Amino acid sequence: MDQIERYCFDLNGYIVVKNMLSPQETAQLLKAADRMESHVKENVDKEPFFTGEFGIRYHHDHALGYNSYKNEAGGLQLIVDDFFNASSDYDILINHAKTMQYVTELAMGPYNISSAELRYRYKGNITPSHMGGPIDPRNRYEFLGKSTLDPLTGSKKHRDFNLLTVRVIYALHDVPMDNGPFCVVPGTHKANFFSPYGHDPSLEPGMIGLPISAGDAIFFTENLRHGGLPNLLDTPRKTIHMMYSPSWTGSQSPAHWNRSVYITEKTYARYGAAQKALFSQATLDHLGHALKSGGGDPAPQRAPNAVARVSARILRKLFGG
Ligand SMILES: O=C(O)CCC(=O)C(=O)O
Repeated sequence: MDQIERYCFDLNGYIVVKNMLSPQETAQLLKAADRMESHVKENVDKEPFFTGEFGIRYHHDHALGYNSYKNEAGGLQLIVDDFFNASSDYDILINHAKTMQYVTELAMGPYNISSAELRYRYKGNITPSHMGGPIDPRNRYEFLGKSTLDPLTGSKKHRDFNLLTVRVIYALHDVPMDNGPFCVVPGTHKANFFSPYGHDPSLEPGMIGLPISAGDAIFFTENLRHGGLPNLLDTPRKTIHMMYSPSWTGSQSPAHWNRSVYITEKTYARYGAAQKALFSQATLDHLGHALKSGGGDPAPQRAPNAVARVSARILRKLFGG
């Protein structure tokens, strides 16, 4: 990160990095996302289902190894967790060198991928505003600004940022203001109160859209209030959303909340050592267990508990449906 990026990240809680992906990488990822789109649409309402955190109903796709659900706030959004299992075209994102330089500066390693989503947002859809203020400490924003012991090297190192969770969004195509861009209320990562403005991002004072070009990335702290402005176009918005955290924080995707992302045996076998290292021991234990028990399906299967049922009601209110 350069001096301006550091200044802006601290001030606003996010930065946009132009050309994070090369044109070749962007084209490869978009092609893979385009290829999957009809599969996701056709299968999201089909069994097998499992219930994730907040009572969210997920389709588990055994053939492609992803877990998908939909929100219907204003229009359809398809959210595909663990999309990286679906094609080796996505492998370039796992331990993407340029991305990891930013992650390394924002948070202390060793890192794990704690959530990985491919999102398709269709006409009318919004992503309700969420986060900002005194939220789950796993998402806290912290400025350190001093020498500290680096857990990766064991030596003293100056560190400015000490986030637990780093978020990255990649644009697979140009996302102009009317195509439902990611939006933020700059500075809310330092807010001491929860937002009193409800969940419609278009109605929240201070909320700004971040139009970006194909291959750009947005790095942000999950502590920042954010969402997605309405997509006004007939063309869906396609973006990839990654989350990096230390393994002990667990996943923050509702698909495997507090546990670990889902990786198939086939995907794991494709990866090199540095890529494998981005998956937590819990993920690997899970995989090992599935392999030992005859390659059974290690996708999470559980019934909603009481908390999840209450959360589901809240979520239905927010997301509709
Ligand atoms: O891009 C959007 O529509 C919202 C994304 C979001 O909320 C997230 O990545 O946490």
